[in-house]
Amino acid sequence: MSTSEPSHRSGFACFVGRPNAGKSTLTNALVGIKVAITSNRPQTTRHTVRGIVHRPDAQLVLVDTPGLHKPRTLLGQRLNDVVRATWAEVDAIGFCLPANEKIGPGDRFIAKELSQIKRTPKVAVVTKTDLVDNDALAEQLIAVDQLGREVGIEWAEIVPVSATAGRQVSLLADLLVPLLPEGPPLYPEGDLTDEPEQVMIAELIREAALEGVRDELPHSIAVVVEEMLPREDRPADRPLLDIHAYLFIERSSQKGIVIGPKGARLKDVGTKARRQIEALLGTPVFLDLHVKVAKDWQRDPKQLRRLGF
Ligand SMILES: Nc1nc2c(ncn2[C@@H]2O[C@H](COP(=O)(O)OP(=O)(O)OP(=O)(O)O)[C@@H](O)[C@H]2O)c(=O)[nH]1
Ligand SMILES: [Mg+2]
Repeated sequence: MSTSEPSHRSGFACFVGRPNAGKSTLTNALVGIKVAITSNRPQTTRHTVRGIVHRPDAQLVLVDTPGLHKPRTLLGQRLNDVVRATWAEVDAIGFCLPANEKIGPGDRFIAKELSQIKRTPKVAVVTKTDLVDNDALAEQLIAVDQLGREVGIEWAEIVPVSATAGRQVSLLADLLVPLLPEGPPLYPEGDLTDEPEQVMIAELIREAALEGVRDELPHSIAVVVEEMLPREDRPADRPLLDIHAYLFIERSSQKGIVIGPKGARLKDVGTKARRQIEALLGTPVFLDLHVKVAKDWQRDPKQLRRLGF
């Protein structure tokens, strides 16, 4: 390559970490739009989501992964498998550790596993820095440095960020880009994700459904978009998209909670999701949402396959 031409880099960096560490929120902040849903419930992300950062000097493809955790169901095992398969494929790994939580056995477990992947550079990302003061942050940075020594990882960088406050987010991109190989862009200009529209819509519905539900219920919810059709007989300047979707739960006893008194909760979920979908697609939507029981789907290989896992 001639020295006069600036080089272009492209490649993949994945975010890993415990459930709820802030991986998806950070992915969205870097990409600039919501490509991955987020919630304050652990194990929100259930598949790898790619978000693409376009820069003049580089194309950085972020791979957001499910939180790595001790699996209790077949779904949990599948999610962990997805995470580990991703590690082998990326050019850099961003290990997310929340600034406001002490490093625990879950983090140490992930760190040990990461230490086995020798050739991939690892960046420690201390997330949610807006939740702590400077002293606590300094302590956490030292603890992360020590964690690296303990398990034999030499961090390429240790970066504190706040995705919600937009603090040091672009710095993180600046630090990840040099870790990518030289090469042309991998995705067309303007593509921000490779998620199919139908999947994004199902995820937005699930995100709305996760809000305000407690205990085990978030884990029991799965959403499938069955059909998307432009409504017939609509004037060209007033289109309407009909979306038919199923919200699956695991037990019929959960139905009441999801639907709410006189259907109020489900209606609320539908309204919230519809607004998000309309923002995503830029077109008015009629969302037809039905609740169905898929008995113990998290533990049933056949059901899991049907639901796309
Ligand atoms: N205050 C603050 N909250 C954050 C920040 N980043 C994420 N959060 C919150 O932390 C919670 C978890 O965020 P997610 O991005 O869904 O976490 P995740 O690591 O993707 O979680 P899983 O998909 O379950 O593994 C949400 O309630 C976010 O709003 C941050 O920078 N500051
Ligand atoms: Mg996530």
